[in-house]
Amino acid sequence: MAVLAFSITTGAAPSGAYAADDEPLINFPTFAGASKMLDRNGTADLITSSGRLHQRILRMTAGGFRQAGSAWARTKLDLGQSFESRFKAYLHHAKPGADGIAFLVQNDGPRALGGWGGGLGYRGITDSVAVEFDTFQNTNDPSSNHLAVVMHGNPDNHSAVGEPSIPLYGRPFWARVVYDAPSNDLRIYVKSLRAGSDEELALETTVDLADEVGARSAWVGFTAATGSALSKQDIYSWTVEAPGA
Ligand SMILES: [Ca+2]
Repeated sequence: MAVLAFSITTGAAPSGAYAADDEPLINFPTFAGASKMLDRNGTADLITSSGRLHQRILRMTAGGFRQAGSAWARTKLDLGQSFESRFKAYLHHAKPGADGIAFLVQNDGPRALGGWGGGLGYRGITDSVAVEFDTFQNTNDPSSNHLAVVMHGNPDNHSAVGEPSIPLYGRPFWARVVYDAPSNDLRIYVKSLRAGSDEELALETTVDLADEVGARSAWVGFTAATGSALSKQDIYSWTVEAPGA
Protein backbone atom coordinates (compact mmCIF):
# COMPACT_ATOMS: atom_id res chain seq x y z
CA MET A 1 0.00 0.00 0.00
CA ALA A 2 2.80 2.41 0.84
CA VAL A 3 4.38 1.94 -2.58
CA LEU A 4 1.11 2.73 -4.34
CA ALA A 5 0.47 5.84 -2.27
CA PHE A 6 3.99 7.06 -2.87
CA SER A 7 3.92 6.62 -6.64
CA ILE A 8 0.72 8.64 -6.80
CA THR A 9 2.15 11.56 -4.86
CA THR A 10 5.36 11.72 -6.87
CA GLY A 11 3.92 11.20 -10.34
CA ALA A 12 5.79 9.03 -12.82
CA ALA A 13 8.16 7.16 -10.57
CA PRO A 14 10.15 4.58 -12.56
CA SER A 15 9.01 1.10 -11.71
CA GLY A 16 11.07 -0.53 -9.01
CA ALA A 17 13.13 2.56 -8.28
CA TYR A 18 11.30 3.50 -5.09
CA ALA A 19 10.70 1.40 -2.05
CA ALA A 20 8.07 1.78 0.59
CA ASP A 21 8.77 4.02 3.56
CA ASP A 22 11.77 2.85 5.57
CA GLU A 23 12.18 -0.29 3.48
CA PRO A 24 15.75 -0.49 2.11
CA LEU A 25 16.13 -0.61 -1.67
CA ILE A 26 18.92 -3.12 -1.19
CA ASN A 27 19.00 -5.11 2.01
CA PHE A 28 21.61 -7.69 2.93
CA PRO A 29 21.80 -7.91 6.75
CA THR A 30 23.89 -10.96 5.90
CA PHE A 31 24.39 -12.50 2.46
CA ALA A 32 22.25 -15.55 3.20
CA GLY A 33 20.09 -16.22 0.14
CA ALA A 34 21.80 -13.46 -1.84
CA SER A 35 22.92 -15.52 -4.84
CA LYS A 36 19.91 -14.58 -6.99
CA MET A 37 20.13 -10.90 -6.07
CA LEU A 38 23.81 -10.25 -6.81
CA ASP A 39 25.76 -10.55 -10.06
CA ARG A 40 29.29 -11.69 -9.20
CA ASN A 41 32.39 -11.60 -11.40
CA GLY A 42 36.03 -12.62 -11.05
CA THR A 43 36.90 -13.77 -7.55
CA ALA A 44 33.75 -12.39 -5.84
CA ASP A 45 31.95 -15.22 -4.09
CA LEU A 46 29.35 -15.94 -1.44
CA ILE A 47 30.83 -18.06 1.32
CA THR A 48 30.24 -18.96 4.94
CA SER A 49 32.70 -17.14 7.16
CA SER A 50 34.97 -19.33 9.23
CA GLY A 51 35.05 -16.97 12.19
CA ARG A 52 32.93 -16.77 15.27
CA LEU A 53 29.98 -15.22 13.42
CA HIS A 54 29.76 -18.12 10.97
CA GLN A 55 27.47 -16.27 8.57
CA ARG A 56 27.10 -15.89 4.80
CA ILE A 57 29.39 -13.14 3.56
CA LEU A 58 30.45 -11.63 0.24
CA ARG A 59 34.15 -12.43 -0.20
CA MET A 60 35.54 -10.14 -2.92
CA THR A 61 39.06 -11.60 -3.01
CA ALA A 62 40.20 -14.85 -1.48
CA GLY A 63 43.79 -14.02 -0.55
CA GLY A 64 45.57 -15.04 -3.75
CA PHE A 65 47.87 -13.04 -6.04
CA ARG A 66 46.51 -10.64 -8.64
CA GLN A 67 42.85 -11.23 -7.94
CA ALA A 68 39.97 -8.96 -8.92
CA GLY A 69 36.27 -9.31 -8.17
CA SER A 70 33.07 -7.35 -8.56
CA ALA A 71 29.52 -7.78 -7.26
CA TRP A 72 26.46 -5.77 -8.39
CA ALA A 73 22.97 -5.69 -6.98
CA ARG A 74 20.36 -6.69 -9.56
CA THR A 75 18.24 -3.79 -8.28
CA LYS A 76 19.50 -0.69 -10.07
CA LEU A 77 19.81 2.58 -8.20
CA ASP A 78 18.12 5.86 -9.18
CA LEU A 79 20.91 8.44 -8.98
CA GLY A 80 18.39 11.26 -9.30
CA GLN A 81 17.34 10.69 -5.71
CA SER A 82 19.29 10.91 -2.49
CA PHE A 83 20.49 7.66 -0.96
CA GLU A 84 22.50 6.20 1.86
CA SER A 85 24.56 3.03 1.50
CA ARG A 86 25.90 1.34 4.60
CA PHE A 87 28.20 -1.66 4.71
CA LYS A 88 30.43 -3.59 7.06
CA ALA A 89 33.80 -4.68 5.68
CA TYR A 90 36.72 -6.71 6.97
CA LEU A 91 39.98 -6.65 4.97
CA HIS A 92 42.47 -9.06 6.46
CA HIS A 93 44.81 -12.03 6.04
CA ALA A 94 48.45 -11.27 5.07
CA LYS A 95 50.82 -8.50 6.17
CA PRO A 96 51.01 -6.15 4.44
CA GLY A 97 47.63 -6.48 2.80
CA ALA A 98 46.48 -5.07 -0.51
CA ASP A 99 44.84 -3.55 -2.40
CA GLY A 100 41.46 -2.61 -0.99
CA ILE A 101 37.82 -2.38 -1.98
CA ALA A 102 35.64 0.17 -3.75
CA PHE A 103 31.96 1.04 -3.63
CA LEU A 104 30.76 1.92 -7.14
CA VAL A 105 27.87 3.25 -9.10
CA GLN A 106 28.32 2.38 -12.77
CA ASN A 107 26.60 2.14 -16.13
CA ASP A 108 28.86 -0.44 -17.79
CA GLY A 109 26.63 -3.35 -16.79
CA PRO A 110 26.32 -6.36 -14.51
CA ARG A 111 29.48 -7.99 -15.91
CA ALA A 112 31.68 -4.95 -15.22
CA LEU A 113 35.06 -5.93 -13.77
CA GLY A 114 38.25 -3.92 -13.89
CA GLY A 115 41.96 -4.48 -13.33
CA TRP A 116 43.76 -6.08 -10.39
CA GLY A 117 46.29 -4.48 -8.04
CA GLY A 118 46.05 -0.71 -7.68
CA GLY A 119 43.10 -0.86 -10.05
CA LEU A 120 41.06 -2.21 -7.11
CA GLY A 121 38.92 -4.19 -9.53
CA TYR A 122 37.42 -1.03 -11.09
CA ARG A 123 40.21 0.31 -13.32
CA GLY A 124 38.70 0.54 -16.79
CA ILE A 125 35.04 0.68 -15.74
CA THR A 126 34.68 3.98 -17.54
CA ASP A 127 31.04 4.93 -16.83
CA SER A 128 31.50 4.94 -13.08
CA VAL A 129 32.13 6.81 -9.87
CA ALA A 130 34.12 4.86 -7.27
CA VAL A 131 34.61 5.40 -3.57
CA GLU A 132 37.76 3.49 -2.78
CA PHE A 133 38.97 2.14 0.54
CA ASP A 134 42.60 1.75 -0.39
CA THR A 135 45.06 -0.22 1.77
CA PHE A 136 48.19 -0.07 -0.42
CA GLN A 137 50.16 3.03 -1.38
CA ASN A 138 50.65 3.25 -5.14
CA THR A 139 52.51 6.12 -6.81
CA ASN A 140 49.60 8.55 -6.78
CA ASP A 141 48.24 7.52 -3.38
CA PRO A 142 48.66 9.67 -0.24
CA SER A 143 49.07 6.66 2.06
CA SER A 144 48.28 3.00 2.56
CA ASN A 145 45.13 3.92 4.49
CA HIS A 146 42.99 6.31 2.48
CA LEU A 147 39.63 6.90 0.89
CA ALA A 148 39.20 8.49 -2.52
CA VAL A 149 36.46 9.40 -4.95
CA VAL A 150 37.50 8.43 -8.47
CA MET A 151 35.75 9.15 -11.77
CA HIS A 152 35.56 6.96 -14.86
CA GLY A 153 37.64 4.02 -13.70
CA ASN A 154 40.99 5.77 -13.46
CA PRO A 155 42.49 5.16 -9.97
CA ASP A 156 45.60 7.19 -10.87
CA ASN A 157 43.53 10.36 -10.69
CA HIS A 158 41.75 11.04 -7.40
CA SER A 159 38.93 13.54 -7.49
CA ALA A 160 38.93 13.82 -3.68
CA VAL A 161 40.92 12.10 -0.94
CA GLY A 162 40.45 11.47 2.77
CA GLU A 163 42.56 9.74 5.39
CA PRO A 164 40.55 8.21 8.21
CA SER A 165 41.93 7.88 11.73
CA ILE A 166 40.90 4.21 11.92
CA PRO A 167 42.75 1.40 10.12
CA LEU A 168 40.99 0.09 7.02
CA TYR A 169 43.09 -3.05 7.10
CA GLY A 170 43.20 -5.72 9.79
CA ARG A 171 40.07 -4.64 11.68
CA PRO A 172 36.43 -4.65 10.63
CA PHE A 173 34.76 -1.30 10.06
CA TRP A 174 31.43 0.22 9.07
CA ALA A 175 31.20 2.64 6.16
CA ARG A 176 28.32 4.91 5.25
CA VAL A 177 28.12 6.62 1.85
CA VAL A 178 25.57 9.44 1.88
CA TYR A 179 24.51 11.19 -1.32
CA ASP A 180 22.30 14.26 -1.41
CA ALA A 181 21.00 14.44 -4.97
CA PRO A 182 19.75 18.07 -4.98
CA SER A 183 23.14 19.45 -3.85
CA ASN A 184 25.37 16.66 -5.27
CA ASP A 185 27.00 16.43 -1.85
CA LEU A 186 28.75 13.10 -1.25
CA ARG A 187 29.94 12.19 2.23
CA ILE A 188 31.72 9.05 3.38
CA TYR A 189 31.75 8.13 7.05
CA VAL A 190 33.68 5.31 8.69
CA LYS A 191 33.39 3.75 12.10
CA SER A 192 35.39 1.13 13.95
CA LEU A 193 33.49 -1.80 15.44
CA ARG A 194 35.35 -1.33 18.70
CA ALA A 195 33.14 -0.48 21.67
CA GLY A 196 32.80 3.25 22.22
CA SER A 197 34.04 4.21 18.75
CA ASP A 198 32.52 7.24 17.11
CA GLU A 199 31.65 7.54 13.46
CA GLU A 200 33.89 10.00 11.61
CA LEU A 201 33.40 11.96 8.40
CA ALA A 202 36.35 10.74 6.33
CA LEU A 203 35.66 12.47 3.02
CA GLU A 204 33.23 15.02 1.64
CA THR A 205 33.05 16.22 -1.95
CA THR A 206 30.62 17.40 -4.62
CA VAL A 207 29.86 15.13 -7.56
CA ASP A 208 26.88 14.78 -9.89
CA LEU A 209 26.67 10.99 -9.93
CA ALA A 210 24.14 10.70 -12.77
CA ASP A 211 26.16 13.09 -14.92
CA GLU A 212 29.50 11.31 -14.32
CA VAL A 213 28.02 7.85 -14.84
CA GLY A 214 26.08 9.00 -17.88
CA ALA A 215 22.74 7.59 -16.76
CA ARG A 216 20.14 8.26 -14.12
CA SER A 217 19.76 4.57 -13.28
CA ALA A 218 22.96 2.72 -12.38
CA TRP A 219 24.28 -0.57 -11.13
CA VAL A 220 25.60 -0.35 -7.59
CA GLY A 221 28.00 -2.63 -5.76
CA PHE A 222 31.61 -3.38 -4.94
CA THR A 223 34.94 -4.18 -6.52
CA ALA A 224 38.19 -5.33 -4.92
CA ALA A 225 41.62 -6.56 -5.91
CA THR A 226 44.95 -7.94 -4.76
CA GLY A 227 48.37 -7.70 -6.36
CA SER A 228 51.68 -9.03 -5.09
CA ALA A 229 50.41 -8.37 -1.55
CA LEU A 230 47.33 -10.29 -0.55
CA SER A 231 44.06 -9.84 1.28
CA LYS A 232 40.85 -11.58 1.97
CA GLN A 233 38.32 -8.78 1.48
CA ASP A 234 34.93 -9.47 2.96
CA ILE A 235 31.61 -7.63 3.06
CA TYR A 236 29.43 -8.79 5.97
CA SER A 237 26.38 -6.60 5.54
CA TRP A 238 25.05 -4.06 3.01
CA THR A 239 22.02 -1.85 2.75
CA VAL A 240 20.98 1.00 0.45
CA GLU A 241 18.16 3.27 1.52
CA ALA A 242 16.58 6.34 -0.06
CA PRO A 243 15.39 8.12 3.08
CA GLY A 244 14.68 11.44 1.42
CA ALA A 245 12.23 10.02 -1.12
CA1 LIG B 1 46.38 1.86 -3.86
